[in-house]
Amino acid sequence: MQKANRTMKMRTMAWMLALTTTILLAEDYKAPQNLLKNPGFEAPDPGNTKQPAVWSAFAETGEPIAFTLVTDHPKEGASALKLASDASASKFYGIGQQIPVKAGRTVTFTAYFRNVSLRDDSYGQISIEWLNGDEPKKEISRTWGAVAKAGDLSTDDWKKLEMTAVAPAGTALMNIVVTLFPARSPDGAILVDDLSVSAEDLAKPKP
Ligand SMILES: [Ca+2]
Repeated sequence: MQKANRTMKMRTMAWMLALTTTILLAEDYKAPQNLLKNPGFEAPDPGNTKQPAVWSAFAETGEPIAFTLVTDHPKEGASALKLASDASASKFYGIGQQIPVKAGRTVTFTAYFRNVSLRDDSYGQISIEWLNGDEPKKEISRTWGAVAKAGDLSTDDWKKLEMTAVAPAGTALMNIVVTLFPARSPDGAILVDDLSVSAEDLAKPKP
């Protein structure tokens, strides 16, 4: 009889565990989807394995040759992207990824930065460019988000940057951008990892 009781208890516990897991999975399912591809720079570009797949890199002048995937201290996964200024004297360097989005959606963009060797008045910033549906695409406007100055960033830990903005009328695409603004060139490097972008229709009442 005692054994039967114990079996019953075990079954109840197993059932409760299964139920809890189901509830947790359901909660997880409701979490906003990350719209970025390769958000943590885990996939290298097949054509240039120092660069992340999907993302495009830019600089004020020339190509940003100092960007590279690194495996030291990733925020998540096995790698992070090192954004570094080079000797080209560019005033800015960055990466971007274009994602379709509807006008009126509330977009939340988060990223993690960590200092490597950035100093003085140099800083990193997140932003979103809103593009229309024309060919070629035209920039409607740009929303600048959180700034991390060299002095705000530690070499020992990651700092979260976050911005929220509503896609303006006419938006068809958004360019999710991380920019490094060196006070001088070259002027150090930062790590970037674990980016996330979600777009929610907050005007629609929840069921
Ligand atoms: Ca990563």
